[in-house]
Amino acid sequence: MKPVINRLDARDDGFPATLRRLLAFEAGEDAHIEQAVAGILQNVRERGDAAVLEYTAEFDRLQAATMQDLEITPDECAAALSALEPARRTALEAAAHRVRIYHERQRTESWQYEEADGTVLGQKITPMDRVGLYVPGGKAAYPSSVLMNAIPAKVAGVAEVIMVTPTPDGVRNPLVLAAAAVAGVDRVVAIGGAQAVGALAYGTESIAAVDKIVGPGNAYVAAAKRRVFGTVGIDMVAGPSEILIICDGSTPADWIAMDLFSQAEHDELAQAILLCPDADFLEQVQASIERLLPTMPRADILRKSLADRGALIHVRDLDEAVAIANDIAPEHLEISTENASELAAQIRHAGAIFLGRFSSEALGDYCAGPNHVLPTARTARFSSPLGVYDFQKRSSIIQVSRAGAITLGAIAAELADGEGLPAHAQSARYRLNSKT
Ligand code: HSO
Ligand code: ZN
Repeated sequence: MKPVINRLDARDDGFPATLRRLLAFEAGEDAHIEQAVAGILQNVRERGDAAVLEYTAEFDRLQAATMQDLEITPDECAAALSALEPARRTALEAAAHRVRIYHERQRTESWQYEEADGTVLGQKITPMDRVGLYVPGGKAAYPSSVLMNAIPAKVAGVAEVIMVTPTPDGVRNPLVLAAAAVAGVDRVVAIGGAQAVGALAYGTESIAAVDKIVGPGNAYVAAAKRRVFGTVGIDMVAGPSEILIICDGSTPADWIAMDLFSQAEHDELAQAILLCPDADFLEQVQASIERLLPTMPRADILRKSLADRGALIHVRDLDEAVAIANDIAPEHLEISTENASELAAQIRHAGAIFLGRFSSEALGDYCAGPNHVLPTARTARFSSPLGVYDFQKRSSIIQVSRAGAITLGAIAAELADGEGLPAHAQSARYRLNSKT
C-alpha cells in the first residue's frame, strides 16, 4: 500500500533527484483546450455580447436575452452582505479591513528631483483605469480571493473594478457577492469561462475593455488569459498551492499535521512538505496525519495530495532545511521553530514567510493582512505577492532646462552619430544651439 505521505532523508544519495521529481509539475498545454479557447475568444472579439450570451447559455445553462439580465447589481451584493449570518459578516468585514490597512502601506508615491541646471527628472505613478477580476464558480469560489484581488486594486486607485463570475444554472454564491460589496467592487457580471476573459480583454457593447485581468480560474480561463496577454495585462497564471514547513519539533505534531492539511485540502495537486531534523518528531507528525486524516471532510483530496506530492523530509540540521527551502522557493513557508527570526533572515526565496508556532498559514490566507495571491511553482525566485503595485504604472518624467539641453544635447548627439541615427543627433543639436 502506498504510504500516507512520502518519507525522504536528505542524507540519501538519491535525495536531490527524488526531491526534483516530487517538485516537478507539468502545467502542460492541452491542444484541445487551446483550440476551443482560441475559437471562443475570436467569436467574442467579432460578435461581442451576442457571442457571450450564446456561450453563457451553452456552458452555464443560463438563458439571458440581454447582458442586462446578467448584471448583478450593487444592491444585490449589498443585500447578500446584509443577509449573512452576523458572525460571518463581521469576520468578512474584519478581514477586509486588515487587508486594506496592510495594502495601504504598499502605495507608491510619485517622485522627482531637480538638477543644478534646472532639469527636472521624476517618476509619476498612476493607477490603471479599469481592471477585470475573474472569480471562478463552483468549489474554488473563494470570497477571500475576492478581497485579496479587489482591495489592492481599489487601494491603488483603480476607478472601475469589474468582477465576472459564472453562475451555472443561475445559482449565485452569496458569500462571493457579499465579499464584492465589502471589497468595493464596482460592477459584477454573471459570466465566466474564456468568453468572460474575452469580453474583458476586447470589450463588448456592454462591457468596456479593461487594462488588466486578475484572478484564478480553470484551465480554460488560464489559457484565455495567456492568449489575451499583450492586449491586456494579466496577473500570474497560478499553479497548485504549496506549503513548506520547517520545524524543530517544538510545535505540537497535530498543529503541524493540520497546517500541512490546510494546503493539501485545496486540491489533489497541492503540495505540502515538512523539513525537520528530529526523527522522532517526524514519526509523531506521521502518526498525527494517520489519526487525523480519516476525520477530515476533504479526506479524499488530502489523501491524494499527500501521497502523490507531499513529503516528510528528515534533514541533518536547520541550516540544511533553510538551504532546501531556498531551493524550493515555496509559495508559503512556515518556520515553526524557537529561533524563527534567525532562520527567516537566511530565507531568500518564498512568497510568504510565517514565523513562529502561532503563525499558521490559514491566518495569512484569510485575515492577517498580506495578500494570499502568491508566486507558486518556484516562481518566488523572481516574483512577488500580488499587491497595490500590480495595479499602478510608472511614467518617467523628463523636463530639460535650456542649460540641461546643452549638456545632454552634446552627449546624445555624440551617441546618435555612433548609432548612425542622424535625426536623433540633429534633434539634440537644434536645442544645443538654441538662441530662443
Ligand atoms: N491558500 C490559498 C488561498 C486560500 N486559502 C483561499 C483559503 N482560501 C492560496 O494559496
Ligand atoms: Zn489556503
